[in-house]
Amino acid sequence: MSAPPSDSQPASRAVPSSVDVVVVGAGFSGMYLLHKLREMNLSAVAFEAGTDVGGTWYWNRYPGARVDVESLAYSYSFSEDLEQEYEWQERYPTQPEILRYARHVADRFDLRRDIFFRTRVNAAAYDEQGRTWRVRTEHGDAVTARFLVMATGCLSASKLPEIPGLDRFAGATYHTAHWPHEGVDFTGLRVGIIGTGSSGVQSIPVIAEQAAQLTVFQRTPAYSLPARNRRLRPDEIAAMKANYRAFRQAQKESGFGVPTPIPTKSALEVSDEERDATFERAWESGSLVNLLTAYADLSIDQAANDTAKRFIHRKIHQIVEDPRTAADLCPEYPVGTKRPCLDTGYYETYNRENVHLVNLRRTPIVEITERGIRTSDQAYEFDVIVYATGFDAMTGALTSVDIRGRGGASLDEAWSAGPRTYLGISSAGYPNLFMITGPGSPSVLSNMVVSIEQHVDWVTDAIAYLDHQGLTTIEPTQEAEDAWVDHVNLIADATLYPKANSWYMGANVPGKPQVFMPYAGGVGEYRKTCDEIAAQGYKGFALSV
Ligand code: N01
Repeated sequence: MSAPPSDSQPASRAVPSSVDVVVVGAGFSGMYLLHKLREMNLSAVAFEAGTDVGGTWYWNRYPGARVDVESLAYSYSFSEDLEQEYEWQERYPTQPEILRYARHVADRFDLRRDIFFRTRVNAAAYDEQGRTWRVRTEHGDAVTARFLVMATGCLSASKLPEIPGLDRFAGATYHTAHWPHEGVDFTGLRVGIIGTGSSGVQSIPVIAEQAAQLTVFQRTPAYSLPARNRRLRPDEIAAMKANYRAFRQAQKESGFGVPTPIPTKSALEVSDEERDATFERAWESGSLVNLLTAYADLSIDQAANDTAKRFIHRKIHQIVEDPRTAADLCPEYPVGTKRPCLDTGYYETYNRENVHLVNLRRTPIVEITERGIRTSDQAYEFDVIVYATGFDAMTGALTSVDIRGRGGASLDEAWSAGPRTYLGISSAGYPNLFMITGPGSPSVLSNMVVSIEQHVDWVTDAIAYLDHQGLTTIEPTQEAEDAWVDHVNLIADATLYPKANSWYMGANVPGKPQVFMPYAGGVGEYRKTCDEIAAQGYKGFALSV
């Protein structure tokens, strides 16, 4: 697996021995945090494993990578000048365009001078006497901080599959989340790809256009909608820029961080014709949210959800010419309970002569061999294997750092039965440690930029409150944390989400506790709760002088 080469680098300089805040990660969360902390006249450094800013958009450079929230909505709202001056090109921008935006933000707000690139944080321990965090990097540097903020992202600890023989393959291998910066030329090559989540669904059509042959190994099919991506028109950009404040407010109050009318009808109370017409409009719109919110009960009622499932199955059968391949591409779990995808020509790709689908439910992979992949019924030979096998989501990036709280308690061990947080922001026993979009917050069920900004604002407000009140520590009480975990579970259990073996549930990592990790109550409701807790003097938190 190739390592990413270097990008822009600041001049080498010494890590300060002490700061107010250490930020781990320089993706969208870490960048906004640095900006806000600076505005508050606090000293801060960020440590970033990559060679540049951008987080997920720095690492996931696979062919076809795009965001599936519209650019004008998937952007920072904290600076009106930034909003007005930045020109997005496409409705769903490519990874290079989003990385360009991240770099623009870093330059515009001069963020790089407080970021240490190529620097992974290995460990962080809370010193109860000094009331500080001692943070250690892979290079042996140590820095003491009053606050530690994990801005490590929900989908940043990538995952290879547990298949025997991974090291045996003699050809090239790539993981979608560690794509070489110089790209990969598949021309004339025989390529095998494992995984059909968002990364697989986006990369398969692009790889298929280059490769001599592409064999897709699918364990679970995805529900995917055509993105209908296009260049943005000057008039729609101008209209959004004229209306940005109202739009941003609507984002904050919405369910997914994307303003959309709240559905009131059940999918079961309308005629088949009306329902089909509604789903057809959602399919034509190229928006996942339009499909997921087409009816009020799609996420909570199996029979209602089945109507969406049947609609998408019909679409797949209309597009894919080979009936057996079409049937293999039809998922059985409820729509939306695994992350649905937005694609460009995904199902159509299976009509190409050089593309072949292997249904691993029928013929599972037995091993990786020196020449390729062997399933229970056939040996396939490849020049290249692509792993689009996803992430140890939501907790992986947090527990891979050796975080020790009160009494030296390890966060990894404290979460051995599943993550436990208050608001998805902090954890009992870990004073002054904050997580941005941690488990127990809307995070991956939302437009990430909206949730990131909300958490950064909340966390920096909490720090300002402590400083203003002459307080030094903030930490959730065990009771508040237990009640929040129960609340998160209660809401998840009222939905169909737990019915799928998804990474939302930790089901893609063998041995990981199966707990629904994000908060499914919606961005607007969640924000209201967070604001009320802050307004009540940080109810549920113990604050100390
Ligand atoms: O990862 P995934 P991803 N043998 O976990 C399969 C965001 N994202 O990188 O489902 C065979 O979804 C696995 O099969 P199964 C988005 O939130 C967004 O694609 O476990 N197969 C699955 O098919 C997304 O959800 C964007 O049965 C194995 C695939 O690998 C999240 O990131 C773009 C296997 C992994 O799919 C993760 O997406 C990209 C094995 N041993 C990503 N192990 C956009 O904004 C795993 N698989 C558009």
